[in-house]
Amino acid sequence: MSVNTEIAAIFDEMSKVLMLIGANPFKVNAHANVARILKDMVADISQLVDEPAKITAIEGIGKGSAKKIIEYVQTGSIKEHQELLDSIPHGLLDVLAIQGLGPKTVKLMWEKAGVVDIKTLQSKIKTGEIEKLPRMGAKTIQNITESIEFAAKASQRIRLGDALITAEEIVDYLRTIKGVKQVEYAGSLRRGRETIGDIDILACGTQPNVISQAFQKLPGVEKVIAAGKTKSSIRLASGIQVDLRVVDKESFGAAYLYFTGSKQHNVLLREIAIKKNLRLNEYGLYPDDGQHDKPPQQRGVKPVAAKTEQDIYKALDLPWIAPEIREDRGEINLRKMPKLIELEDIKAELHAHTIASDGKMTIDELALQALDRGFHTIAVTDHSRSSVQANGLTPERLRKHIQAVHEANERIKGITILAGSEVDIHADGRLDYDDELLAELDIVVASPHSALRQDPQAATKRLVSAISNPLVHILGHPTGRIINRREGLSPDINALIKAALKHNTALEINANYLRLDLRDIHVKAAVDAGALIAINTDAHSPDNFDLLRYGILTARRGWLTPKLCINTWPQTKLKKWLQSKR
Ligand code: DGT
Ligand code: CA
Ligand code: CA
Ligand code: ZN
Repeated sequence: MSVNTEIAAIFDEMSKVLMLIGANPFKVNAHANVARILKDMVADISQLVDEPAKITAIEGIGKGSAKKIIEYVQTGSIKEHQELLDSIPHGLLDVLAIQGLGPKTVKLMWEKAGVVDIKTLQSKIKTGEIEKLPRMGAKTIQNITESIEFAAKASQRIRLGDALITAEEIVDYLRTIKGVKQVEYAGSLRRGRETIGDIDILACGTQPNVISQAFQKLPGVEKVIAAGKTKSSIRLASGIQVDLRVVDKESFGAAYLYFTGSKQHNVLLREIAIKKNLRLNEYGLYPDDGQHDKPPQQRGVKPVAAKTEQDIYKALDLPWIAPEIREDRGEINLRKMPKLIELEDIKAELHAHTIASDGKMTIDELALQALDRGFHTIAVTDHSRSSVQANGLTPERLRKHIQAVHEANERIKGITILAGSEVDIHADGRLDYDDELLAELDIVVASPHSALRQDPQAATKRLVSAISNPLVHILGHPTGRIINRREGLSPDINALIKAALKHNTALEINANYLRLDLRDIHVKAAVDAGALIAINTDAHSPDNFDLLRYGILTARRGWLTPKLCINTWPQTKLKKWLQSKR
């Protein structure tokens, strides 16, 4: 975590506690604002502490906040933050984190029903005390109960985006240790799963002991769970568990293959090996010499292949299989590895927001970011009017916005800027703008944002109706899920795919690691059927463009090749497709 993110989290927490203790709303907002500013800031705030005037010069950061920021950089904590935390029951913030529970409600539950953590909330729901509070219908309580259960089930697993950044920091650090030859992360993280149980790291080098010790002393280690010479395990303060194996250079490929998994994929590989009179384990692929009392590596048997994954797959008469598809979903029958989509294939961002709704960038800034990433096209798709909390555009504002986008498109060279909208799909499938207005847009992304608990049949009908609208290009984040937080809609995905094929509409993989919606298996189903896929970051700020990698991982897990992904198409092809819906 960068210092900016750390301080932002603290200010976020302070604003929440302030809200819970009924502080002046102005003060609450000021703290939330500072958090937002820090999250979006590119420069490292700790570089500015020597010149406090530079901090207060940032719009939205006052003297008081600047002082706290400096305090954090110098001491590693903020006293007022600690005092605030001490002023409320510790578990109350967990209650606040439940999807659908705002600070007003939590405050009421705390003061009127004695709720201090999730456990007391659950018991007070049972005793009926919560139902007696204002605005607490049976339906609301049912929703709260479901959210608690969902979060409890999910809480053990780390989201891809959080795990990947941590793993890369650790890998980078270990690569600087003396004598290190190779360090890689493996496991479900390398396979790009949407959530990760633990991070698995593999290393080799001349001094295994030194690598292991450096690992156990990594910054941010909260607990060393196991401290062996070649096998250690730590828990970071962030709650993430990391395993390290130090292996022999000669068998790195075998270990890399084994610890990447999946377990099911490994089982299949071992079966293939056996059929070829070979034995595969984490040390190598060995000839089966009939002696099974001791494993081959302990008897000095020379492996057929062990050094690289490629060698091993080759010896098994298989193409090298990309980690993302090692899930026992048919990959083992491949004679040739399909050319899965890569980050570099993406040439257009087709779902992004500006300050007109809830984004942080102007049209120009958005265009320049896209240009910077080498894209030929960027779509401006701000929210529609029903997304009030996101400052959605009224038809009048949208018409002005379209003009502004078209003007920018004339003015800024080297990139096509499309005037679009992320139009809300109402619960009944109607769109938030009428067809006449939608027809004025270059691109329409239709997404569900509300009524995300409706039953599957209603959700299917709703989304199929949006897909079938001849003016809609892309179905945005189809289920509306938030990983580990909100389940979202559960439509019949096959019905959506069928409609998408019929109407030549693309289904989005929202690349934000909180969403990854479509998810991998849904992508696979869409790809098998030949439906078009869009991979969009849904950028609200410049750094959101970096989310693309998570969308790519998910796409690869769904076996997506560039051909079916509209973001990879050359400009003329994309334009033709967009216009086919006008
Ligand atoms: P996770 O951490 O729950 O997200 O999932 P993985 O896949 O990272 O699983 P993990 O961390 O338990 O083990 C890492 C890899 O090691 C796993 O993908 C395959 C391999 N592995 C672990 N245990 C076994 C096993 O009992 N049999 C086989 N064949 N492979 C295993
Ligand atoms: Ca793992
Ligand atoms: Ca593990
Ligand atoms: Zn959006």
